[in-house]
Amino acid sequence: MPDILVTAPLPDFLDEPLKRDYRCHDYHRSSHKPGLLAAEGARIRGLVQGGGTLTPESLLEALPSLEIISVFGVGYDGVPVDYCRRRGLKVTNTPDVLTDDVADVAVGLVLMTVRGFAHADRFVRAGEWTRRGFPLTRKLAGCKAGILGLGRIGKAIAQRLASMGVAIAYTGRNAQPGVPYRFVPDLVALAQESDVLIVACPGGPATRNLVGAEVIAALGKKGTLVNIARGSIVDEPALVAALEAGALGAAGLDVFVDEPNVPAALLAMDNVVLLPHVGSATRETRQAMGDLCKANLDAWFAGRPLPTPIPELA
Ligand code: 8YV
Repeated sequence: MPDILVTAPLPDFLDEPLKRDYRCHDYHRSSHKPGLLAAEGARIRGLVQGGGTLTPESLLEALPSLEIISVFGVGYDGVPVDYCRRRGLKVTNTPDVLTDDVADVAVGLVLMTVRGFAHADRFVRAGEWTRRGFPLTRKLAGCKAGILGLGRIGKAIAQRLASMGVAIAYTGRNAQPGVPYRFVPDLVALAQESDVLIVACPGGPATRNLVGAEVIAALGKKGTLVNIARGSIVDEPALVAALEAGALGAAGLDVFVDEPNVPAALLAMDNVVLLPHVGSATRETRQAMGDLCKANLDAWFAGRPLPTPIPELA
């Protein structure tokens, strides 16, 4: 039985099968992490972490026998990929199985912000409807959406919104041949022309604070920012400042810089919708992610090809 280190909270339907086939060491819940590493570190051959889990190189240095990191999530921005390449470590993630759910959340946030549904719900609950009508909002069909990152999730968002009559443009590292959406090379220009800007690119150092004050200003007071990717991609203080100043119309956020902590200023704003990072949080999808996370480990330790290695290290 290979020893594996678990560095994130896992659902029972992944935790239990892992414990059946591996000697699992619960680093996440350990109250004495250095002691755990000193006692078991040399034996650890696999590591399981969440999509948002930050894995410092110093932790990997304490695991000299490590062979593979299996990420329970599509995002592996918390994994030091260059370091893993140098050490010959394998890294796997759980792409595809969560694409539909995350795209659904993006569309949900678009509707909740543009049509004001979260605010409207509070309005009814507070008894306001008996006193006055809810203010008119904005028609979604005919809006322009800009998508930052037209990967698998970005494409699924585009497809959904296009079917609702939204005009789609996108930006990213390159124009993609064969997609029916317009490429805008410059993010500020895309924000400028968009009613809704949707962040759907990977996190990590390359995209840190990519959506900064200039992009937010370009989106403007009639614009809406939706983020289902990573909190790190948006300059959160700049976002809060723009919302406070009325310089940005609305925001729908499923991800934050310091989860589960959300900037206090956002809590009181009616034009902001806040979700607790639920993009992939359905029973069906989390089960499929768990199965894939374990299938990657199983394949590696059985000498079979990895089902979903990350592209950089495949
Ligand atoms: C999960 C995610 O919440 O897939 C990702 O990258 O951020 C989410 O789907 C997370 O991975 C669960 O640990």
